Amino acid sequence: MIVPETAEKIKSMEIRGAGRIARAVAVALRDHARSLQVQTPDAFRQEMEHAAKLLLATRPTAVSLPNAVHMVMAGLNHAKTTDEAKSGVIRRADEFITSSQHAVEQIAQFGASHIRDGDTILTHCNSEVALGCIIEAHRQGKKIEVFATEVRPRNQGLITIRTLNDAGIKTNFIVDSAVRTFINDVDLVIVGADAVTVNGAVVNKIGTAQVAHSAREARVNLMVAAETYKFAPRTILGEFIRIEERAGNEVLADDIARALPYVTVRNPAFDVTPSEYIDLIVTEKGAIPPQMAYVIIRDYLGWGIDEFHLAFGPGLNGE
Ligand code: RI2
Repeated sequence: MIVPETAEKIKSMEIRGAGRIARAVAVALRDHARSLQVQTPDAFRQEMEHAAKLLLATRPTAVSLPNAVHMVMAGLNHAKTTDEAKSGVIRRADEFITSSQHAVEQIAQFGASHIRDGDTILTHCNSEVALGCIIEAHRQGKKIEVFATEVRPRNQGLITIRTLNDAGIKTNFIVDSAVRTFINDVDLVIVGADAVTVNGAVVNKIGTAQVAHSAREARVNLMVAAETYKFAPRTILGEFIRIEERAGNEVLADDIARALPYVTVRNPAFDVTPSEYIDLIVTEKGAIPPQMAYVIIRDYLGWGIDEFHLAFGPGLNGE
């Protein structure tokens, strides 16, 4: 029953953060594969596809989710027996989980090298990779200070300040609308990503685009920390990233909303920061300017390329 439970936890955001969601999905698919008692590879595939669909339907924006599902389900390819299919899925899931954890550690190292001794950093929302860079810089003995936003309506900023506090990092907690007020005290903005498009735009927690605007106006650099599986292959085909809009009662309690019949609460969970506002994207393969997002998709998310071959024929990726 791990699949429905995991799906529910992702929906309710008990499991949240693009990387954690991806790993949870890999674990759920792996454990589901282990528990399946079916006789034929076809029946196994059907059961796995059903589970994958359930997980894919939970949240629409973080592209790490379909990327993780795709990487794990590739374990079914070329399997002739049920046992082969099962071990293929389990192996792919384990590989994804290990490489994801490794990517988080690698990004912390690369990202920390862009943080200077004495820097004041602003971060928005709660990104394990963005925080990894900050904590690693602190671990290396760099004297840093952080501004962390509250992150309405789900208050992920509370998780961020607890983590920073536990690491012993001097932190200022501010409301989201105070970013413009404090941006002149900041040397570097570091955020995570739910999706990176082929043109280097970054989809991240609602408010990130406003933070980026303020940073650009104040000439403060903005660095994005994102594993390669947060890059969205299908954007090469012109597909847009769907921005999740969550329930209004995350913003305004139902009883208050009921008394205001002319008021509609809008609650998009993410926004899009164009590449012009981003100085660097740090991945586990190295740091790139956002304009190089295509190269990451081409070199590390090969499955998207296969689909170009189907759509446009070979040659598009320079072969
Ligand atoms: P990591 C989160 O989304 C935030 O937008 C965060 O910046 C992003 O995922 C990446 O998180 P949500 O799940 O993978 O809180 O870096 O809606 O932890």
